[in-house]
Amino acid sequence: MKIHQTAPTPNCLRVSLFLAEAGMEVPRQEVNIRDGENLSPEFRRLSANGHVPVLELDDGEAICESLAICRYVDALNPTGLFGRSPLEQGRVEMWTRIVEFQGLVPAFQAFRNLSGVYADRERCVEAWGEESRKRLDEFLPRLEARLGESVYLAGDRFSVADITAWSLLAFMERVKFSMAHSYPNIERWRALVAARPAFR
Ligand SMILES: N[C@@H](CCC(=O)N[C@@H](CS)C(=O)NCC(=O)O)C(=O)O
Repeated sequence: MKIHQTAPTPNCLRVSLFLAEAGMEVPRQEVNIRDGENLSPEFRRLSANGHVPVLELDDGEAICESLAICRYVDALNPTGLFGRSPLEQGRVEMWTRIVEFQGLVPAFQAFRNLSGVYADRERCVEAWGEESRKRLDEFLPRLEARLGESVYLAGDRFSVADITAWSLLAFMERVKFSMAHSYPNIERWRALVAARPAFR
């Protein structure tokens, strides 16, 4: 197996953290997405969505989509990070999707449309970038409220939903999207997650 990745990007980080939690070592191949290496015909043949991360299996089959890779890893080596009981599984899925659709996607859209870093491959719309940035700001109080009532996002146990939220906050820091307010519950949760061996 081999992972094609661009190490600091949030979806690659999500997979790396999941693998670390699962205690699995997988060789990595760095792809320079800023230089458009993922636009080459060879990469497009490998990755159904044209993006990193991609997990290439030994028989040549490839799985892209970060969460699909995590699911595959979990099926090989059960982690419990997708939840254990039916209720926990439902909650983990719910919070993962909430953070992804209401946090990560606006953050990506804001960054891409405001910075124009991928203007070689997509039409950038500044107004969409500004709106996405506002939506991201509007999401953070919801995250704060949830972490005020629950130790981890999906309940008392750490899960892939927390890995997703961590990746969002790491991305915000990396692209210098500062938070408009201080969020004590998010900070409490962040310190708890940062202490996990996989996150050190
Ligand atoms: N939904 C996909 C998104 C993958 C994605 O957006 N990857 C970004 C890096 S985080 C990428 O490859 N960007 C290059 C491009 O847009 O050309 C996943 O979860 O893996």
